[in-house]
Amino acid sequence: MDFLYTYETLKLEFPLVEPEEAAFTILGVPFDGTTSFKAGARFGPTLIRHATLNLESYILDYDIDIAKLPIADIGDVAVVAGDPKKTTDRVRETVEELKKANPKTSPILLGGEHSQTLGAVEALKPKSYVVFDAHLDLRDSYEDNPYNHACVARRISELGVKEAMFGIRSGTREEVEYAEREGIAWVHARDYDFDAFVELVKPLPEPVYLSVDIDVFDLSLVPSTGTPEAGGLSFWDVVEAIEWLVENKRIAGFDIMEVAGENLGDITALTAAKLLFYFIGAMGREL
Ligand SMILES: [Mn+2]
Repeated sequence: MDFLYTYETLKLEFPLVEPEEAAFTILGVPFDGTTSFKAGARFGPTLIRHATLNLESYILDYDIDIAKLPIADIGDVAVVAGDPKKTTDRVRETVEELKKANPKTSPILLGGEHSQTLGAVEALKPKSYVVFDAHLDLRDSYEDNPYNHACVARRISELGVKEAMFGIRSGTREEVEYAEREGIAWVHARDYDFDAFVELVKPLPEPVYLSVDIDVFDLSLVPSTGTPEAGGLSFWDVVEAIEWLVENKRIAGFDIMEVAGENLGDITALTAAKLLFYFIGAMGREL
């Protein structure tokens, strides 16, 4: 099917299906118009797709071959350069179109700036938002722009969506106060463990939108990202959390955001691609 705002791009090497038949539908959002430090998130979706070429589709610890699952890739959203609001409106419309064509498909966004998660959340209307991120992203506005990447969790919270954040190690006092006022739970990267995750996520209402800002990981895994921060989580920390969520909660949508870089084979994209395979594999076990 054709979408209003998407175009074809490099695809996974799997036999892909049409979105109408897909359990999973990949959508790239190559936007980096409000990036404040390291540029290049516009190349994130392409770099992640390319990095998947390095991976076996068979997942050893799940005994599942994700190439046999019905996966669609509808390409990238045609972004409006420099305009996060217009771009996020296009993300919203595209995800709405997709869900209309196939209400059962799980959208998977590959980004691109975190600002763009807002469009997917607006389209999917989850009750909860679980995010792995180094940053609180609870600013009311940043650089005079309420749709800046540093404000995305604030905009989502204003929609009345319950939030829980993990791997946090950067924010302002104002953001911490806002979180306290609004009852937004967050766990510092230093204090993160699986039990802390389950305790906070268990009571959250469903469905849940799950967002992974790639900067949540230890810097050695993700050197190419918009706002890198030392002291992050391990790969398996996040995989184990995803496994618990997939087994215990209904997932409205999933994204991996803030992957940047300029070179094929970038470590950050390799981390993101492996995480993408684990997410699809974990979801595939539940099909
Ligand atoms: Mn972040």
